[in-house]
Amino acid sequence: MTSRPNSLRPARPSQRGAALVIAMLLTALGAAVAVQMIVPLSGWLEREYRARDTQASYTLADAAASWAMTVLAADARLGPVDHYGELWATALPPTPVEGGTIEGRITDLQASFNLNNVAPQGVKSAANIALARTLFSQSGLDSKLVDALVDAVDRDETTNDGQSERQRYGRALRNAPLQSFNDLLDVPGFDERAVRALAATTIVLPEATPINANTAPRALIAAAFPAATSDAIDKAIARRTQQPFSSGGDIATVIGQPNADGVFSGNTQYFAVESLIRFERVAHRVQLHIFRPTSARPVLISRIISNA
Ligand SMILES: [Ca+2]
Ligand SMILES: [Ca+2]
Repeated sequence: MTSRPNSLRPARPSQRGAALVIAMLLTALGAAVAVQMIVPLSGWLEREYRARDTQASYTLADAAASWAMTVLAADARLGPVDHYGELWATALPPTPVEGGTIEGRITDLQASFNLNNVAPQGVKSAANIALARTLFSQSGLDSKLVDALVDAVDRDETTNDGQSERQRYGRALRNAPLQSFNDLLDVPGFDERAVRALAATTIVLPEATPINANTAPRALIAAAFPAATSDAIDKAIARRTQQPFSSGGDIATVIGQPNADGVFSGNTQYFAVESLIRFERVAHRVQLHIFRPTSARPVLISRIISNA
């Protein structure tokens, strides 16, 4: 067996990984947070404590976001490939901070099929449309819905049989990427049931994003290579744990099927963070989406905080 550069050898989630992600949290917390938490109280009222604790918890939510962005920025400096052997995939264990605990984990939003992939930059992608048909059918949805989705997202105004979209659907379509699952309700033929079925198995990101072949579940890879044998899919899964895929062409070669153009890549730009923050009397669940552009700092694109 030949030796590989260290960067290709996935490290197992380890004590060392946990220690490193904790160190990054402590850096993110900084001295300012500790100071802000000690808010002097004028009385002994429960609601005053709750207000203080909520404020402190929100400050910790900011710390969770800056922790995740620190981890992802550090990862970007190691090269363009993203996989579960990397530090970002190591969960932050419940870590004591002044007055509470903070824990979290970063996950890859590009481990799923993004519905906007049917027409990247407004141009239909045959390979992605074929995969969408398979996934819709697995979710018990009619293939005609894929045609309507393609027409809604692609920038042209004709259907695949040459009719105008306005004529076919009785109105103009958005001709732009979906921004959320809710936008599907505006696509002809979609109802709440279809949206729920798709939300369980696919994702909507603000632009088309290839699936990361290193993080995608086996079933999704199998759906994307319908002509591949089960053995070939197993071989690909085994290969990526040894040596992550560098591109969509890389996984296609290993599986021995034509390169499904634009369906897969070896890296990720959109991540999710799930964090649980406890501070004295309050507990909050924090859900973040982070966009990490190529060669630029990660940016927070959404934040939801709810009571845990
Ligand atoms: Ca990486
Ligand atoms: Ca269109």
